[in-house]
Amino acid sequence: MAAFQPSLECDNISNIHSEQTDSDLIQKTDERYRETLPNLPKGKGWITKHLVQYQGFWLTPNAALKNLMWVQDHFKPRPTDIFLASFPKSGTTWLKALIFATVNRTRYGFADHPLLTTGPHDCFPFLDAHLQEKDRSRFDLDRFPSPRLLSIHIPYILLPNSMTDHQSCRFVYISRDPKDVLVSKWLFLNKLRPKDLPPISLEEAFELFCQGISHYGPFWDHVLGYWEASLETPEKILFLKYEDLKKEPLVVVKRLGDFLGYPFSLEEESKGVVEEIVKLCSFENLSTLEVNKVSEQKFSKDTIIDNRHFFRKGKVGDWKSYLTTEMVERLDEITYEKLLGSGLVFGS
Ligand code: PAP
Repeated sequence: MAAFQPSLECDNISNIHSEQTDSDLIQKTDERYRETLPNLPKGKGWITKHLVQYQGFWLTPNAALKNLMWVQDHFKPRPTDIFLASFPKSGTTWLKALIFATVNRTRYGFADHPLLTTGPHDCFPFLDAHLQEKDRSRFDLDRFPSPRLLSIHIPYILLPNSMTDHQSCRFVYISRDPKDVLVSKWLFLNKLRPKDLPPISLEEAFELFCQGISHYGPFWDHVLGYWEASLETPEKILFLKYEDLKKEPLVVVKRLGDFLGYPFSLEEESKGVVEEIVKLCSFENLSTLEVNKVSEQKFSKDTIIDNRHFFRKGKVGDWKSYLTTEMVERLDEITYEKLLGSGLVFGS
């Protein structure tokens, strides 16, 4: 399915390059990729044979690394862009729905809202996963209306200056207790693992995660990159925690509206608009919709995932059902040491 577009009208700030320039740049990026890849350290992959370490972070060699280089070399942000950044399995799907519903709340009624028939990942696409699409009509960034809602797992430090230096585009970062991230990730990736491979054991997943060898890992470096940037430029980066959102969704959604420049008016608040958004985007609602139970999500030509895999339990602390006491102690200790002095903490 093509990425959902709220309006067919193209924004007049779009960046359209000449075909010639595009193809020259594409060739340069391909060359950079081919030259870089063979020299990178390799670690065991969770669903691919291996991950490669690029500038301190572990990426899949064919997709994430290539896509990252595309973003670095080609992407032209607009001042109105809204980026959702996350370490995988931290609440991306939820935030996609919440931001989409908040920003577009005057366009759609809640009874026939696009999120009732379109998965959050189609409403709010990944920037990096789609960039290499041969069929640009499926995902033509230049034709996206503003504000463009684009999601990334790219670590902050690897983003091009054009994105980080831009004064007006906004980043929302969603973080989560690493114990829940690990469990969510392990169960998710075992569903995606090729059938001819045996499932990856929790013990093995745990070891890899602790060593930082997981998609876009190390987890701690990823969160710290955005955390520190959010302290430096709070007007540009909003750092959220899954656990806070679970506890006080109304408070966080109002904060989200203020931060993104779409504050809820007193009238909207009194009419219950914030509550409606929270209800629409709740796990209980989204996970039971037909589109999220039976449809699949095409991230790129090789990556197609059933929407239902993005909705498992949606709980805080589900790690208690999976991790041993020793695992919890070790992971908590690593988290404590890595985050020490940063001011950032995750639940108990
Ligand atoms: P992604 O990085 O692959 O896009 P992401 O959406 O970040 O995944 O994380 C999925 C987690 O968010 C799942 O957590 P779990 O495995 O612990 O259950 C998923 O259930 C949860 N999730 C998805 N949608 C919602 C929602 N609307 N509310 C709360 N949690 C949600």
